[in-house]
Amino acid sequence: MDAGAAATFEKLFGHPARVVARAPGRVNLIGEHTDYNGGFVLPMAIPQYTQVELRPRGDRTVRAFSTNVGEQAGVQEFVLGQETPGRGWLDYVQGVTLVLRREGFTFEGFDVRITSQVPVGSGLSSSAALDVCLLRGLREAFSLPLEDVRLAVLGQKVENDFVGAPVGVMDPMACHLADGGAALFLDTRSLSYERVPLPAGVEPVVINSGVAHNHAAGDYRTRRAECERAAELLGVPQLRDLTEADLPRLNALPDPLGRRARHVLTEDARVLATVEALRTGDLAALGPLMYASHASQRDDYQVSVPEIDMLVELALNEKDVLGARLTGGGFGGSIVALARTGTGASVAQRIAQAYSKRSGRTATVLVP
Ligand code: GAF
Repeated sequence: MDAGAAATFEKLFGHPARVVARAPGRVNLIGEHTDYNGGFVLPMAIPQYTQVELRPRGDRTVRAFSTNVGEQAGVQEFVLGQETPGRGWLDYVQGVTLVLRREGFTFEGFDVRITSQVPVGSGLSSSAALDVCLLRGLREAFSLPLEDVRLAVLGQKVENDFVGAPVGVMDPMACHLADGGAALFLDTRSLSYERVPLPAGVEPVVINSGVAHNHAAGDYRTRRAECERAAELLGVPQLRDLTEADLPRLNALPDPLGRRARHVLTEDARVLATVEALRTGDLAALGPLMYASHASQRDDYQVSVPEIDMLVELALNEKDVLGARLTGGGFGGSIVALARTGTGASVAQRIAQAYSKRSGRTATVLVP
């Protein structure tokens, strides 16, 4: 149970909530580190979600409580217009109110209680799930005229402009627009998207390595800067604009820029090929694409860690697993695998047990 689960909204704030909003975490099937290069991604929603209960107050104060942090942190407060970064989880609430106000939306203060099932630092988008469900809750509570794609883009702005994480647009788009069993095929440049159902023969498996990452930290930022520099040297607006014909040119770039660009170029192509394989039910094509994506993240983009490589290798040894790869920003987090329908739960348990034995760490199976 969450540390603060006993502290109900009514106990905390003295009146019942008026609005309840939720947003799921996401797992990315393929298309990693392509979103800030204008490329393609293919995320899905996971069953774990973040929830906000909310009630307008009629003044300019925001009072917020997170059951994940618990009673110790208590109810935190700020006044609209006086948002100051550096207050941990409260930055997401402050960032949302600041960004909404900057965009011209009008609303008043509110009480909010936050609960999240999405593990932090797991590569499953706990931050975007929080941004999106706060935005959904406020949209409903104050009848804000905020259409769907704009809501997701504002979620990204919260991260970029207030929290200080230079992330792309994939996660808020996925947390807001992916649903149920379908993957969200998203062009991160045009923001056009399409839902692509998984074929009947496969089911997703998601296992958290227990190694936590932090995207506000340097490595993610460095990768982004390397991509921008590579695009500049290659004379294209973004790495998305490269084609296969450019591959030989990448060798002329200083290391590691050539490798970074090669990852992005080949990963974009793998997303398109995966979408095609899902559409045509070509299950045999999925595995090699996922493993190639993992190898590219490990060797060219250098965002994997030994624990994640171990989980992927263990998955590779399972006969009912079609493919597996690191999912999310990397430097820890989770793997995603596709298993034959009906085998996911047992396969995941075996992988998690073998991982614990070998690494001494605890892996958590999140899906199925
Ligand atoms: C993190 C970021 F938030 C996304 O925008 C994306 O770049 C991802 O890492 C890597 O694909 O989840």
